[in-house]
Amino acid sequence: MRTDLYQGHDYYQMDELLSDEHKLVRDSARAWVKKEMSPIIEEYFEKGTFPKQVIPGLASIGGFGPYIPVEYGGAGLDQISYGLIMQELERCDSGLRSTSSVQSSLVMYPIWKYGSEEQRHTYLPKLASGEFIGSFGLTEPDHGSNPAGMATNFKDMGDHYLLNGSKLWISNSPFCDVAVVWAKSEEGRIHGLIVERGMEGFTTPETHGKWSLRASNTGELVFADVKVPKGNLLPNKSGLGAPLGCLDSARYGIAWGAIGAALDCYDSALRYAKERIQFGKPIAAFQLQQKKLAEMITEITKAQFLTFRLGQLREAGTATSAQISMAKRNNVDMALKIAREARQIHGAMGITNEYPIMRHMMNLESVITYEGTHDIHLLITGMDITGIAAFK
Ligand code: TGC
Ligand code: FAD
Repeated sequence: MRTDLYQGHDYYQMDELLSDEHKLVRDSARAWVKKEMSPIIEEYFEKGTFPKQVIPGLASIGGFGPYIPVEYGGAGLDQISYGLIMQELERCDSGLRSTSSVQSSLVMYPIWKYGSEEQRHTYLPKLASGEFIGSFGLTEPDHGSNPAGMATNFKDMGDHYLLNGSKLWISNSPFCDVAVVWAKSEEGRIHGLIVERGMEGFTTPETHGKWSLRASNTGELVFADVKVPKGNLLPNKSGLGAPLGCLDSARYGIAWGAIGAALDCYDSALRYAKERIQFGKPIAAFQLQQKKLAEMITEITKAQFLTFRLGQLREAGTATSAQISMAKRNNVDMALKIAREARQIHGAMGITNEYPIMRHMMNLESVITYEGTHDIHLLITGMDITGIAAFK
């Protein structure tokens, strides 16, 4: 088994901008990853499943609801701490970060922001401790980039709602205890409903055959005349802006997470280039390899500052959705390019599970698609700077 030698890279002394609490949170997450995740990640990636036994540990480092207030079981941390946790988790594997960001930003966030006080107390502490695992159902078979067209719907039956439809590509669905599901009312307005495992007519078949994000379970949410109690509707926000608000929080976390994946690829490539001898020299001595490594750390450093500033804006409550889109798009693209270059530096070894590169590269092919594709985020920037929406 490969020893995890990662120590972080801070080319521009960004640590000086972090508080002691930020560094403590990051270092705890890093230590947990090294002890609990690094030794098993390749095995679970190959098996194609999430290692559920790590859920309590993930909860203990603030992996579930880091910024949710302590009174609801969250860690009460700020947005930079949330980002640093995502960075450390995705430094290990995008699927690990996915499990954490879905639970935190796509399940706990809407219950916290749009839920009733009773819903908050019922669900948030259990989600924070990992006793409950949640999933988020927005995407449908015929509505991915265009969730406004969703067909999943509910009818008011007097004493309950009747939910019908299906969601596809849902992280954690095969083993979720609860799902925050977005569906249209008879008036065509989008609402969030909390659906619990065990409700009659609710099933969660797993999606197999993924070559990406294999350490995360993905599946469907299928609703066939599911009776949902009226108290399970999120009362405080409706319309497409409600799920998109959750996506803002998750996309922000991904912006940090992608830096983690890039750092791991760079770290591995730098070490390999210094150790691997060809033509009587370490390959790091050749200009072509130095160009790759120098460009990697330059791009990582630029992304670190873009994202740190975004974290400050998010903490101040002034970050715009378009700013978040720019960081998500830039950082995931940056990480994917670095993974491809790092793969080449490792030569043939780069395609094996002796090194994390190929796994990161395959994972990032999901990350560049989910939470808004690379194209959609570009169009969001285009709309923001021109005032003209080019989606339709
Ligand atoms: P549009 O007319 O532009 O907007 C509808 C309403 O929403 C408001 N809004 C937002 N609100 C909060 N945050 C945002 N980011 C928002 N963007 C828009 C907007 O102001 C409007 O409000 P109102 O009050 O005027 O009604 O909507 P549109 O239908 O034209 O769509 C715009 C578009 C294409 C940008 C949007 O649909 C989009 O972002 N599409 C991408 C879909 C997506 O990202 N899906 C992700 C599914 S979840 C997932 O992938 C989880 S992966 C989990 C993991 O494993 O980590
Ligand atoms: P489409 O929308 O069909 O897009 C196909 C292509 O067309 C893309 O290249 C896209 O950029 C392009 N395109 C679409 N519209 C336009 C346009 N207007 N202009 C230009 N180009 C356009 N969803 C959830 O709700 N919950 C989850 O937990 C979740 N987890 C996921 C986990 C994984 C592993 C994956 C891969 C996806 C997950 N998703 C989840 C779904 C994800 O959000 C969607 O895949 C994504 O939003 C894109 O939708 P789509 O795949 O239907 O692609």
